[in-house]
Amino acid sequence: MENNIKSLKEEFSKLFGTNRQPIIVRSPGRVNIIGEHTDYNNGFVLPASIDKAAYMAISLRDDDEIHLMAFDLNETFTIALKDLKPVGDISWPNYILGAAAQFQKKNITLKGFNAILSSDVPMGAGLSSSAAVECATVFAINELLQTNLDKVEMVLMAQKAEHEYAGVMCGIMDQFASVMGKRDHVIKLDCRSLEYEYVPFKLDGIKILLLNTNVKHSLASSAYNTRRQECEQAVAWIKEHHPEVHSLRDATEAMLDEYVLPKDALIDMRSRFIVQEIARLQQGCEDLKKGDINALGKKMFATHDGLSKMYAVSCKELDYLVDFVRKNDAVIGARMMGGGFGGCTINLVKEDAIDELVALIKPAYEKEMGLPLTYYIASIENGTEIIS
Ligand code: GAF
Repeated sequence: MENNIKSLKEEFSKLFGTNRQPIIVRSPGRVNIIGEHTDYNNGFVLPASIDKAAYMAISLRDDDEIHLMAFDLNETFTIALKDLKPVGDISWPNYILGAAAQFQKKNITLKGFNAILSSDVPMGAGLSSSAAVECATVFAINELLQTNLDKVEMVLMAQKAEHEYAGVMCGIMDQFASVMGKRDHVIKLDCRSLEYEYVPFKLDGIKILLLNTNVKHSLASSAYNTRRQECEQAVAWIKEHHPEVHSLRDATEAMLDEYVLPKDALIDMRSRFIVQEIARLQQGCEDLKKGDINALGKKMFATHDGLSKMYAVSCKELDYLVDFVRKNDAVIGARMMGGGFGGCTINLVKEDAIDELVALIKPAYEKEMGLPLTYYIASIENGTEIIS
């Protein structure tokens, strides 16, 4: 990391001169232990920020222009403040521009800035590489303009950047985890009230192993938005009889039996998964607090099955990886993680068995799927911070 920061600073001086020294902001990716697709249904999630992060070197300019560089891609991009709008397909500048635009939307006078971005959060791996960039940008601009926004407000601004500039109607989990993360803790977040609790997550002899399928199927963002609409449709049908139900957080399986199943079996299945998953998270979090990690692990497998069969956001590569580890005693729990259709599985694995597991699963996956399998052991680190 020290080296990365040094090269970011050197590149910054080369590109933008030395008259304004940049600040450096680090904003991490995230894992989520359990509670998937529950955030936009006003349920709970259990994420944590990790040691992989986006780094941004940034300083203000004297004019009204934004000059950006993606260090890892060796690409640059320039735009005037008055022209701020999403550019082209979803590409890296949008995450930064979308975040900057939120200041204008709050009637805060935005100034021109220079920024260089570098990230070791793998893209498309379901570790929230885009949220990390959005959060780094909001955090950095808040610091440079001295706007004193509170952290949750910044989280909401970063989420809006994703909605408006990337077109994904994501929930609040990724941005919240990136900004609010705390070393060796998971965050139990109530996505309705935004109340949260830090729960210790330092398990003796057990590590978080991420297995990256290295696929990101193209339907990822369109299917995500469709799932959201399916959930909203179920709520609308229930609401006709129970006006107090505002989201699937308020719904019960009995309500689904009565008002959703007779209308549409597919929408029933989607929303039933969410109702079950919200309950599963609550119990899983209690397991964790009691130290019953095996019970939590079983629930992670159950979550995977629900995401795959009921919510239909898995894919053959993710299913393969979870099925492979299911019977392995060293694997306490495993499931696909994040939005789905590719990315990583999260596995709680006994530390001394990781090498052996990787040695087995990597060649098997590569032979079966014809794709490389990469892996990371994630540690839980603090959320967004100014590091220099
Ligand atoms: C993506 C979204 F960005 C999150 O808000 C969340 O819905 C997640 O998918 C699924 O749990 O990461």
